[in-house]
This record gives sequence, C-alpha cells and structure tokens, in this order.
Amino acid sequence: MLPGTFMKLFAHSLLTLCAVLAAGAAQAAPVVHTTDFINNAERTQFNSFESIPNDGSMYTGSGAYTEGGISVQQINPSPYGIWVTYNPGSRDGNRAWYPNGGDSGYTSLSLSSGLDFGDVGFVIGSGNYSHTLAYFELWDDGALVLSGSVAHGTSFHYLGFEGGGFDTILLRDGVAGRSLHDGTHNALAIDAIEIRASQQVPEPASMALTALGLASLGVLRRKTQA
Ligand SMILES: [Ca+2]
Ligand SMILES: [Ca+2]
Ligand SMILES: [Ca+2]
Repeated sequence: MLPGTFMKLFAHSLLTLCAVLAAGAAQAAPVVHTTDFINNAERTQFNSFESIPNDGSMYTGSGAYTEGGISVQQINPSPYGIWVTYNPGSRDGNRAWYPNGGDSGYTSLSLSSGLDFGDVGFVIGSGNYSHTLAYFELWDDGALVLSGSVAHGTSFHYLGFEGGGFDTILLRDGVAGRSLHDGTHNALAIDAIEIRASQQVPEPASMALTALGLASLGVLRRKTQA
C-alpha cells in the first residue's frame, strides 16, 4: 500500500472515530441547581402566572395553563382546583400555582412549542409542613433523562436544571421515600418559571476529540500536498 493512501485511510478512520465518540459525548446530563443561576435579564421565556384567569383566589380555566410559552399542568389533580393566590412565602408577584389541599399527582411542565427546554429554573414551595423533599423527573421524547430529589420546605425556594436535552419536567413533594408516581399526598406549589437558551459549553472530552479530528485533517492536507 502506498504511504499516501495509508495516511488517507488512517486520517479517515480517525475522523470517523472522532465523530462517533463526539456524538456519544455531546449531550451531558443536566446539572441540578438549588440557587438561582439564570440572570433575569437573560430570560427568553417566563411564566409567573400573573395573567392566569381567576376569580380572586382560584384558577377559572381548566387543564394546562400557558404563559410565556411555558405550559403547566396538574396530573391526577384534586377536585378542589388550583389556588392561585396561595403564598407560603417569597412568592413572585401576586399569582402562583398550587393544587388546593394537595392531590395524589404531580405537576408537569413543558413548552407549548414542543421543543426541548434550555436552561430552566423556578421556585417551589409547599402546602404541607411535613413535606421535606421535592422530587423531580426530566423526560425527553418519552425517555427518562434524570430523576432525583432536593431538600424542600414550605416557603418558595429555587430549583433549576442547566444544559437542556429534555422536554418535560415532572415535580411533586412529600416525605422521604416517595416517588413521582406512587399516588401519595403531593402539595407542591410553583411560581416564576424562567428559561434561557442553554449556555452549557462542550465537555473537555468533546473538545479534545474535535482538536484531534482537526489535527488529522492537517496531516491529510500536508500529505496530499507532498
Ligand atoms: Ca433568575
Ligand atoms: Ca407569580
Ligand atoms: Ca425532545
């Protein structure tokens, strides 16, 4: 085999390998934040429930409520409706979303566009003083991407996910040992859902592979010229 042909084959194989590895490493798991990591000036979408139809205390619509392109829906809702003036502490503005009396379900967030979330954060509180954990699941195209729980309390506090790669967020609260779908008492309140385009930088491994790919292109070009 001619040396030039070998170099071309070698470079081609290397580029293919880099492309395969980079594709596998491109989507890092979302990063969980419990303090506000989105500068409000960088918000691209925002739902603080301030325009939600209500009678002075309760949501008068039915099903999902969408504001700023962000849809919020209660799954397995209680018959007592959504209390929009409930404020366990540190509410943003005058309205929020709380399943009155709690329910046996959870809250689902998605974009009305159907697209994936970018960086997203919100505040959550509770109507139940004994609920010390908030549980979450992130789903993409019907597949679970990430699940977990964070310390929780009644007054509104921040929870966010950085990096995108999911189109549905499910949330509930409870005592220890619960899961999203176990049907036990949920009393999670939510407000001030903010989104910005994801600013997550490529992982070092992806950048190293890209550099390797470019370097092998350089070898190929020099060999071609020779
Ligand atoms: Ca913010
Ligand atoms: Ca609000
Ligand atoms: Ca998706």
